[in-house]
Amino acid sequence: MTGIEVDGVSVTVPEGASLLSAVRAAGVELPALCSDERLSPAGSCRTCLVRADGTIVAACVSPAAPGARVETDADDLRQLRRDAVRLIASALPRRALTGDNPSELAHACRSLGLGPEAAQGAEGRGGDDSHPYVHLDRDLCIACGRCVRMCAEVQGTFALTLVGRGAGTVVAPGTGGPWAESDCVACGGCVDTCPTGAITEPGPGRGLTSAHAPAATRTTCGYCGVGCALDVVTADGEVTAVLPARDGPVNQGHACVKGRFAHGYLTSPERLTCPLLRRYGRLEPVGWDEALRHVARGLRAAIGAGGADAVAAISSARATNEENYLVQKFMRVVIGTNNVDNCSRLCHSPSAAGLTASFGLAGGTDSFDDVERADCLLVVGANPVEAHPVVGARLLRRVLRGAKLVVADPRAVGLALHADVHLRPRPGTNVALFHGLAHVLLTEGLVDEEFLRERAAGLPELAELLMDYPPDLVEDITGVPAEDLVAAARLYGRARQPAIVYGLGVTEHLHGTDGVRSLANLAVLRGAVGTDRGYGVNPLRGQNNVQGASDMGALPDLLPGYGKVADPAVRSRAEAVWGVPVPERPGLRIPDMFAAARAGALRALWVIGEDVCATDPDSNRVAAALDACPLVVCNELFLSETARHADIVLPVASWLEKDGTFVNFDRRFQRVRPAVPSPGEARSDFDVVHAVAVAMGSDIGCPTPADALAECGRIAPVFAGLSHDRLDREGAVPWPCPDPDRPGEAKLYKERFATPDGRAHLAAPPYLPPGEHPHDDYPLLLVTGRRWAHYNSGSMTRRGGNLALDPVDFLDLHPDDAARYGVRDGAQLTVESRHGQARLIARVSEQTAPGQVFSSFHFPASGVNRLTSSHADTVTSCPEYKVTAVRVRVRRPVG
Ligand SMILES: Nc1nc2c(c(=O)[nH]1)N[C@H]1C(S)=C(S)[C@@H](COP(=O)(O)OP(=O)(O)OC[C@H]3O[C@@H](n4cnc5c(=O)[nH]c(N)nc54)[C@H](O)[C@@H]3O)O[C@H]1N2
Ligand SMILES: Nc1nc2c(c(=O)[nH]1)N[C@H]1C(S)=C(S)[C@@H](COP(=O)(O)OP(=O)(O)OC[C@H]3O[C@@H](n4cnc5c(=O)[nH]c(N)nc54)[C@H](O)[C@@H]3O)O[C@H]1N2
Ligand code: SF4
Ligand code: SF4
Ligand code: FES
Ligand SMILES: [Mo]
Repeated sequence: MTGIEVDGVSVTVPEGASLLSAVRAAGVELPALCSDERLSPAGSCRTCLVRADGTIVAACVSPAAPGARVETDADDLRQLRRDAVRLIASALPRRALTGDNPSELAHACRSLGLGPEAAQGAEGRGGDDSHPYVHLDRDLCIACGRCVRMCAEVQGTFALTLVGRGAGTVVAPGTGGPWAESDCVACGGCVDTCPTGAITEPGPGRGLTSAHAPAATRTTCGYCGVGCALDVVTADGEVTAVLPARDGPVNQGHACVKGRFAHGYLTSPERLTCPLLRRYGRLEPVGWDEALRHVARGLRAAIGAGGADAVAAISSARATNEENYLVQKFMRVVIGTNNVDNCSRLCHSPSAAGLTASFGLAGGTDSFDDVERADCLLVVGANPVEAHPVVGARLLRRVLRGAKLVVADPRAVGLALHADVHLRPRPGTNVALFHGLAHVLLTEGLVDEEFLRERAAGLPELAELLMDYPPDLVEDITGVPAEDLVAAARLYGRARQPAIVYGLGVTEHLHGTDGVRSLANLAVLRGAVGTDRGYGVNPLRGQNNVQGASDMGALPDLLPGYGKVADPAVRSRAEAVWGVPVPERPGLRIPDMFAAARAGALRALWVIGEDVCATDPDSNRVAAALDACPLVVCNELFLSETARHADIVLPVASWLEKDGTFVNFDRRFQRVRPAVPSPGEARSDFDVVHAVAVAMGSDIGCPTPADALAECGRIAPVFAGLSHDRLDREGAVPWPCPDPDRPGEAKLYKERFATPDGRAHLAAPPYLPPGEHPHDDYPLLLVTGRRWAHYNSGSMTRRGGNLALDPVDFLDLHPDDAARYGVRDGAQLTVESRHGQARLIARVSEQTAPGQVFSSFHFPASGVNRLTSSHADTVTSCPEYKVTAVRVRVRRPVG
């Protein structure tokens, strides 16, 4: 820390801080029109002048030297700053300063006593309103370059540039054409930093930025697992704008197109506002009492016919911790079954199983703040630039500042463009790839002998297996050139503090758990986990609260906090709190629920916030399961594909409308707060579970979400130190957190691993091939995954401006394959697998390798999950979404 004096007041600021931050720390407000604390300083506008040790300097570009004496409020300084601001404002038309304009410039003018007459410029440079979320008004541009720096330095997209000369300089998309056709991914960064209102969000939030935000509700984004802190500004019960919180622990003043802009679904006319009940084959509106009576009667009938295990629930990773806690408690306490699961089954159940076996706990090993410090990043089977944009941007920033990057992904995903080495394994061959890397680490002595001796187990078995995975043999299996493999292993092996980050390209495979374990081996061999010699192994968990849904015990074999339901000691702890016996037999996993329904054994299924008919694999068979099940209840915002197959649909509140907590991908609990009321008669899932319990004649306690989290902490010691009050005070707290007076553990395993013997366990699974292979009938290999503008089933992102950004599910195919099958860019395709058909639009691109095609699954109508198979990870039943053999046929050529 550095101590300096500002107008006679002593302040301390971090080493390397600017005079501007020191001045602000002293509570003095200065105009600073080309500066933003999130960006590197430009020092070009001269509005922030101060005197430091006798010399007039621009505060934003001057470092706070220890002991410096800074003067801000002398008359001459005030006059200089006022002149600088006046000069800038004079070039703008009057509306730059009129009314209660919320821009930073208007604010600065007001505080310097400059009225709207200071703006004397002309109108007429035009603008660009081609984009749904980002509008440009050239007349208001002062060419400060903040937007350009925001897009380059914080977002890493480099979509903007300054064009023209002198007074005619303005911002423009680098591609030259309209904004909507530029590289912009609508993160909103330029909107938030623009000091004049030249770049704004259209609509009621026009001109609002986090610099001078009106009163807002602080909450946590309900889309992805990054967990951005957002400030929601509202008027008359509707959202005006969603601003990125500058003090957000993960996002640090940034966000992405979904959290920032995709809230149009809230007021969609398609929102469900009252319960629906199937009568004579049709879903009809009914009151809550009638709906609840039917639910209770149906549940009792199912139990009467098949016992408690004839009932199952799929809980929601979109919902809060408290809701998930209540759902699993309802199933175990009121129904008497462990048949409860969540969509972690479909994405990171192999992470939970694999990381628990390797290290002892189910979450990632390190905090993202630490991961960001790594000098070598190994990003495997993850596309954070699109799927975790704020994390992707932070990783990219780190790489642009010099960290080494190895990307392992069959596709040329965003980060791969900046990689030192890009490994492109054939989908489904990860285990061989990771063993190949481990082979090189071992044979080249790039391992931590002491760590292996003192803190790990399983080396002899692994070393023996690795003899079978020399680089040239691995090249045969994976298609990755041996020299690339060696180069990647050396980068990871020789780094001082490497980190591994990974995604669904590792888990959603026939041998996903083996993939996680063989990836974890690399960190163990290097001693880069549980030590200061690296930052471990970190899954980019997907849904806003998929970590939390599992933490809360919405799993068929585990109670809150991951105690095994089969373990009597674990059960008795829950029984002491709940006052009833907990069923000891593990329940059904999601795919087993569908199989049981088709077989007639499952007689009631409650689906809470998962569109299983659109997003679970082999969806024709999922629909058949729902149709065979006598009672299907669905809690939804919209009439999803699943809701269409339900007997009773219950309308619920979404994340902007409710109270609770989420756990993000690096295990941080954060608060969720209602910013607007839910529409019509919609209720929170929390209230719905209570109401169903009451209709069943039971009281499940936990009257408020805060009570539910507190009760969970009594069952699960790892959450005992958490509470809503604490989170309200501290913002974000990671688990494990057993003690209310001590911080949570961001970095795990510093002393010992949480395995029974306290050691990290190396695994030696042999490489086994994926479930499907391309062959003559189905010659292409389909990988499915995400695109930046839409979210999973698309139920929320398709209802609003994002639809204009990405209007359909595309099938990417390599130009060679396009030529072979006579497909032109934009052609309408029929894609077929052994399991079903889908309709997609062709996009010819070199992002995919020859022989491989890629599509998203964001438009249920395109039917992508009719293609995917029922193959699933042999350990956890996670579907093999990443490998399906398909063929394509042109349905309608281009125009
Ligand atoms: N915009 C957006 N963001 C999202 C979501 C969304 O739908 N849209 N969904 C959220 C959810 S639920 C999740 S789980 C996360 C998922 O986030 P990610 O895990 O990043 O998502 P995916 O795009 O499914 O898959 C990641 C990558 O795996 C690669 N891959 C496929 N097979 C293999 C293989 O065999 N080996 C290797 N090494 N790589 C392979 C694919 O090419 C793909 O680029 O995203 C979350 N964020
Ligand atoms: N082909 C293919 N399929 C995949 C994947 C893939 O990579 N490829 N990825 C899989 C993965 S990782 C995942 S996580 C799943 C995600 O699949 P889903 O969980 O089905 O997808 P979502 O669209 O996130 O949300 C499901 C539903 O929840 C509703 N909803 C939103 N908020 C709430 C709430 O608070 N309460 C309730 N009750 N409902 C709410 C939404 O309207 C939506 O219809 O998809 C899987 N499917
Ligand atoms: S919205 Fe984001 S990606 Fe688009 S131009 Fe602005 S900073 Fe760049
Ligand atoms: S990165 Fe994820 S958490 Fe952050 S705003 Fe985007 S969707 Fe929300
Ligand atoms: S803010 Fe310091 S020169 Fe522009
Ligand atoms: Mo997911």
